[in-house]
Amino acid sequence: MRALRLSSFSITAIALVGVVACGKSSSKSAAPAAPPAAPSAMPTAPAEYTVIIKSTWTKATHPFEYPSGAHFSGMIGASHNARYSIFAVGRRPTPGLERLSEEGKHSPLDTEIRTAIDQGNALMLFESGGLKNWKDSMVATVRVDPAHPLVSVVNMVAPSPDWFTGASSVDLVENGAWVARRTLTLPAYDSGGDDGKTYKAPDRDTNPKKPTTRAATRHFVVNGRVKPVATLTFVRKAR
Ligand SMILES: [Ca+2]
Repeated sequence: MRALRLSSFSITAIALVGVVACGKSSSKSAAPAAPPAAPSAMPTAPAEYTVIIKSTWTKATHPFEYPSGAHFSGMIGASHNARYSIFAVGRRPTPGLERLSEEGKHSPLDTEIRTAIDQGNALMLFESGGLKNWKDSMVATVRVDPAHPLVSVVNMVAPSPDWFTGASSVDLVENGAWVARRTLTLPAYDSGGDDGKTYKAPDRDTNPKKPTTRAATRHFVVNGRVKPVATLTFVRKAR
């Protein structure tokens, strides 16, 4: 009996949720509300990952105007929820992303991330020093939790007008659990903050800012194929 009563209560609750979710209640409709989508399972505990960025941007792979002094600025990133991300294709850069992409500086992007932390939309900021020797990697540690399972990270492709690489809102949950390891190949992006068209172009500040795009010049696209400039790997740390 108890089980029966419980299940009829659940059905009532589901029906109520259905009405609220639809926005307009149709009390006269006899049709049963569609069952709500099952919420996707989430891990219950936080996790820590090692974040590794390695350059694949070399004179051999990207010969067009490959610059002297090629390097990556230090990476800067955050773990966060869906209400925050460091960049998005089609969205204008924040002042922090613009500065990062043009000068490799972590400020004021670090302040923007700390504001997102204060607002509850980001969990933590992580960063590293820069990279000049492509045999090395940039390494940092990020903590994620069930409320902040996404990670964004960026670094400047330097020298360049406003080109950067990175990834936005990488979801480290798969089938309800933290992934053990994930590797992404990263293209170059144009933040939209400067109109320069070559690696060493003088500053040509763009106003108003343009939306961020995949970098589509010959520096990064060869015979119609995007040549990635880096790999990004997340490795879950042992508990
Ligand atoms: Ca640009």
